[in-house]
Amino acid sequence: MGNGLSDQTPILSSLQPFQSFHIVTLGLDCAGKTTVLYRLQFNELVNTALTKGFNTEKSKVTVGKPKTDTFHFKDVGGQEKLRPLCTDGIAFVVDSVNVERMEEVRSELHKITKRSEVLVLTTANKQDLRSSVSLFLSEKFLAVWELSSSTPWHLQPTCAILGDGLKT
Ligand code: G3D
Ligand code: MG
Repeated sequence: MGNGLSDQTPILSSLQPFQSFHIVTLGLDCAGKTTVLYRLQFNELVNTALTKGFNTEKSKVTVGKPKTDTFHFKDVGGQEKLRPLCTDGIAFVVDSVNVERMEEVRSELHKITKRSEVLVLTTANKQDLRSSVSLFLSEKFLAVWELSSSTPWHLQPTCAILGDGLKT
């Protein structure tokens, strides 16, 4: 679901025609930001440690043929003061199991979409877990229909452990 992207389009290919794209991963601690980042970069499960400061990673992802776009991913470890102001897109990772913190997540997501006009890819992560809330409920918890219309956004169910929903 989203306001600017087709649900049928793999998330990174929807970012065309940019050739070099700076993306920052945001979300509460333990949502799976670092796992999502490594899954997108290497298509592998990488054991994560608590992110201190930020990791900056650069990777080349082939999107369509014969075009190759470069994506620069930045994982800022959830620290507000380190959030870079200049970014082309935001990957906002939500822990779909942690219902207790959904209000906090919703408030953060709405703040972000209000103050930036860059693409916000929101992932309803941890869909492999039985206790995760459905996409329908995530939309409700996050009040996505109230998101700023000037910000292109897309909500994608994902499992960063298996890579579901994160195919480039
Ligand atoms: P963060 O960078 O947002 O703080 P991490 O989060 O990427 O470090 O992930 C926090 C924990 O959630 C990790 O487990 C990680 O393996 C797990 N995780 C991330 N994505 C998923 C997912 O899609 N499904 C499941 N089941 N777990 C996920 P640990 O045990 O290392 O704390
Ligand atoms: Mg991390």
